[in-house]
Amino acid sequence: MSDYSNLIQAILEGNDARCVELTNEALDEGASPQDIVSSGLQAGMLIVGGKFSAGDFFIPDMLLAARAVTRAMEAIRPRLSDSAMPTLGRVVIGTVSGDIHDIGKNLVTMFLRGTGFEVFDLGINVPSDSFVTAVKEHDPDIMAMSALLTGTMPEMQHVIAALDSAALLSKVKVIVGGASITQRFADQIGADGYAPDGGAAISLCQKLLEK
Ligand code: B1M
Repeated sequence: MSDYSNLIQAILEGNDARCVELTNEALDEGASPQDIVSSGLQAGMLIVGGKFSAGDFFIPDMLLAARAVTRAMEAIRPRLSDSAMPTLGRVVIGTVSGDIHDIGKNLVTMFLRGTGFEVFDLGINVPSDSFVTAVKEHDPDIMAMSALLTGTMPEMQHVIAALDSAALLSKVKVIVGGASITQRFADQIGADGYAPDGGAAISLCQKLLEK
């Protein structure tokens, strides 16, 4: 594992140009995209979250850090999808209604695409109707939802209910994730699976497709 302290520092400073530069350097030195993401970008955002909770960071600081991480991820993306892998399955993903957090969802999307899944990303603040329409349109094997706010967790249950009303629930596996989500919550709302991070999302999707 490489030393990502400079990258983490650049995230804390919200210095997007430096973040991209250090990410490209790490890639050129042979670091794996997964390592950069988990030990650099995610580690940095965890510190940002802690500082926000402690009152040391404010929303503009979070936005600058998020922008820096997003730019770094854009630099990583081509390296993840470069490998010509067969499509493992189709996934529709989105951040639920009322929630605009998308860094984690984008990471999961990148990881899944990099592994060989075909992913239809619906974006943020996605109403239940749009999830239903996307499932009808794309006929995915898996529908993944992300939520970071405790206040938007119940939206996941609304989406599952909407899929059920449209008689689509038996045709697609529903998985959930995001900082506020737990396995217990996933079980409570009748989801088929829960993934705590991008790596776990890959193995969960693979496992569900084997069934
Ligand atoms: Co917000 N925010 N935020 N925020 N934000 C949190 C989530 C919070 C925990 C910060 C805190 O108080 N410590 C807190 C939520 C508290 C709660 O409800 N429990 C919070 C709050 C309160 C808010 C606002 C309400 C602030 C305000 O306006 N007063 C507001 C809400 C806006 C809204 O959504 N309606 C808000 C706004 C924002 C920004 C816009 C400034 C920015 C988002 C920018 C963006 O996403 N483009 C932001 C950020 C950056 C954060 C923190 C600091 C970082 C989130 C992040 O990107 N983490 C966050 C604190 C924290 O989480 N520590 C915080 C890194 C990312 C890689 O992790 O998203 O967890 P994560 O994704 C992981 C896993 O969870 C999982 O895999 C990912 C990769 O490992 N995963 C999935 C995620 N989705 C998945 C889907 C799957 C599977 C796995 O599908 C199956």
